[in-house]
Amino acid sequence: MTTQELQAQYEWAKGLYARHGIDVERVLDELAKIKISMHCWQGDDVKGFLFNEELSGGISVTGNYPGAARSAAELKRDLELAFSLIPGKHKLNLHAIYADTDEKVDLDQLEPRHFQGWVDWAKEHGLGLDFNPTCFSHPKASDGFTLSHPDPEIREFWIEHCKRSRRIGAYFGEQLGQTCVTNVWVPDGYKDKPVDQLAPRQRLKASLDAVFAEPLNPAHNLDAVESKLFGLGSEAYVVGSHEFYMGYGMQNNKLICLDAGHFHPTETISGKLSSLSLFTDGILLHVSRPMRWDSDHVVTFDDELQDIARELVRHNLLGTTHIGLDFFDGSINRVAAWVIGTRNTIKALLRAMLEPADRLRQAELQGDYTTRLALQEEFKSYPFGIIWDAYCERMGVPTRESWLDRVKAYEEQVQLKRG
Ligand code: RNT
Ligand code: ZN
Repeated sequence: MTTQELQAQYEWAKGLYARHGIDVERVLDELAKIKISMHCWQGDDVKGFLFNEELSGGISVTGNYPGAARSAAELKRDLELAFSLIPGKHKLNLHAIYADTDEKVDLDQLEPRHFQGWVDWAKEHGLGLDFNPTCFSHPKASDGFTLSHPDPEIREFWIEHCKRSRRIGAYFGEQLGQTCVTNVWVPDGYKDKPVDQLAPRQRLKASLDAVFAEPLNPAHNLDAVESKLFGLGSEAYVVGSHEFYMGYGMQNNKLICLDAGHFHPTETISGKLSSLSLFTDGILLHVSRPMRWDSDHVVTFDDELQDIARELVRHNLLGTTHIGLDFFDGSINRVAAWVIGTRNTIKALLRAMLEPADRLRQAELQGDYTTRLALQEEFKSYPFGIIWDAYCERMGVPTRESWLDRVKAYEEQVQLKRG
């Protein structure tokens, strides 16, 4: 399709939405302001550069597609390609194990300077940064416990790591002029039914209090806490459950992180957003796609993704919600995985913004559920795909599947040449 053809189709589609009072130009301006926090760990199957440990902590990557990044330089190059195929300016979400340094440094010794390479790179590319302490894949986490470990020395190690992580986050925020969200997730839990469900939670609570004791400028760093229902090897009990962190987050003014894969298999996070929004100042999302378990499949354009987007748009939660992605698939090209999942997330937001929200709300209030259903169904075949293409074009990224050629060429020239 030529630019002129696309433009003509765009004008026609715009007119269809305008009939329902939807100002497509304004929608595209709003969409361009939304930042997605793309996770670095899809690029190398959550290995990082600090240690040679197996991935642990109840999470797992499957697949051995060639070409995973082996260094910060390779990961940056892969990320540059991915970001060049995604419309808009976004953020990169780093984990502590991705320190860009030649020093042999353990997690309780990390400092902002170990991430200077990332800060410079983010500046150069106009990106924000988010951060995560890495409380897994480490000898001190080998029995599955970190911040709630019964041994005070091991607890202290992880507390120190998390404290330092917050300072690194604050450094990112200060350097880049964009708030960094530092998210704490720990795998702690038991494979089988524990006798004492309380004591580990008491220890986790006390450890978190120590981690968050130092006040940091909220313009630079915001803390988040991420819950989980179960993991591989922690099927019976996870210390940091949803109730635990919902309580902790509300009492201590922390962002509560909802990961789409961390609940019962038929439980959705979209349904939780309206309630949480009433009691918190903000939410962090880990948009993921669980399949039968917390499998972290690449995010597709499915019902739950669209429901999440609708909830954020309908209730005006975009200003206070930090949208992060969390998936890792080693069975397909890893750059493509980023592009697919991130483009889908933006596309879902666009589609949600193109809803006749006022009209639907009015129908619902009047008890006219016929109109509510009819309109929602008809809108499913409205030409939002044309609007999406026009958006990609004006943001200077490939339209439709043409991005795939760029990834295939890169795979051939760069990724397949990696050992
Ligand atoms: C694990 C959590 C956590 C991790 C990342 C790597 O179940 O979802 O967010 O996926 O920190
Ligand atoms: Zn997560």
